[in-house]
Amino acid sequence: MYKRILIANRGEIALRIIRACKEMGIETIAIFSEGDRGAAYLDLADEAYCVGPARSNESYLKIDRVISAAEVGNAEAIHPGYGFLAENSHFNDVCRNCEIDFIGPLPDSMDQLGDKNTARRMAREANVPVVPGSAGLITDSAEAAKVADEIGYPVLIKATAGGGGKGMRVAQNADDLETAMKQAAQEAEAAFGNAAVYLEKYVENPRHVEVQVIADQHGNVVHLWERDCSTQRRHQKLIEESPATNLPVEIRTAICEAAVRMIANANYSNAGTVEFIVDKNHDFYFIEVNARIQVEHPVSELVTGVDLIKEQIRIAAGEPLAFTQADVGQCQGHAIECRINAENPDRNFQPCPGTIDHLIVPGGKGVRWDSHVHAGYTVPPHYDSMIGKLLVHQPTRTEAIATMLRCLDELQVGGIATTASFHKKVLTHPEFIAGNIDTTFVERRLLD
Ligand code: MV4
Repeated sequence: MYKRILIANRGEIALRIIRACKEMGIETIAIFSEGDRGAAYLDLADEAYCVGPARSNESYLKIDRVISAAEVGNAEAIHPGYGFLAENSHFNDVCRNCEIDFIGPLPDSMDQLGDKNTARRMAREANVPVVPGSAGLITDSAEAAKVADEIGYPVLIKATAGGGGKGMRVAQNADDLETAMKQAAQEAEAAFGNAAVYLEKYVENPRHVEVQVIADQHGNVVHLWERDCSTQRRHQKLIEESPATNLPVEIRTAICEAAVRMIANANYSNAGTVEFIVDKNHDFYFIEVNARIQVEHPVSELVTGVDLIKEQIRIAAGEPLAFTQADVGQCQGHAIECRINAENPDRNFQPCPGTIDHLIVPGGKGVRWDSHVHAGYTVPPHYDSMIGKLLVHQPTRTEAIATMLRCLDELQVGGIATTASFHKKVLTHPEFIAGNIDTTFVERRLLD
């Protein structure tokens, strides 16, 4: 096992990884930008190195500086967390060339899955359902019109380099098609330097169901069931839960088994997430693979008892998975996560960095708070606005909702606005309570 790991991230996920390492007897090296200098969580690492100015581009995203910190600190492996360099296959490759293990999949599988058109082809090969659409990339509007006529409108043009909703355009009819294609390609070229697009039937009001998978370097692949992440706004997840509600166990099992086929076919190792959209008839379609640990991973930890960060580290070090699919068994109870962001829900979720002058954190049975913040902490303006993740784990969904509402009442964050008040509105909404949620719920029912 590793003796020293560098954590190429900040905030709550850096702390989450430090905690896992400490419990495994692994020393940690943290990095920080000038914007995070002096943050309390850095004191919990064995060493911490400054990697540059507050701007991410000049610090957390600077590959040479991160590698230098790892070399100076004698790290044997780097955990990238999520965001920043987590899905950068070049960084992944550079780590390995410097004889530092990257805690994640190989650069090749990262590249293949990062290209949505390639990932879609791999899904087909693995007998995983994809949304009806073009066979591959589409290069001219005549070809697009032919495919769209075959599958029927509305259709969705998607950038192969896309993700998180960027480079996506709906065409309601043949007249919209050429413009939609041009716009999607243009946006993709500007955002990713890759204008290639493909076409799919547009699935209206889908649910977003994703499967947590963990695979070792010896060919063992196990799923840790699904998370429903439909409660989102503008592609930003607000609430995640497991199991997905109102989804029969046969469908959930079929989705999870499809995810395992996908990952096994991709020669993938480490933690990954396979995303699906699910329509009203419970037909499900592969969307993309996230080749990293995700923000919402604790939801799956609560319902399975697996520590995903520890497993990631063991897998990268070459250990075989110590458990099978049968060992995971069924989901144990119900878990919900609310992302607490330093944003003002009454001002269009405008970020509101600043100093937390008062903090009371909820507790009690089945409550987990993953956060690096404390009273006196200043939320810097340079990064993602998430300041913590509030999770509950209870025998049933009804009880989990009640516990979460109790916790949101207990939580006091003074000095800045947060999304906590908005979560209460979601969790008391009859449609949410009934489990009638899809990806349009928040915008349709809560933000008129
Ligand atoms: C779709 C879709 C409907 N039909 N594909 C959004 C980002 C990317 N992950 C895929 N996305 C979607 N793909 C087809 N053919 C609807 C979405 C979508 C969505 C998906 C997951 C979570 C939230 C979403 C919000 C809006 C649209």
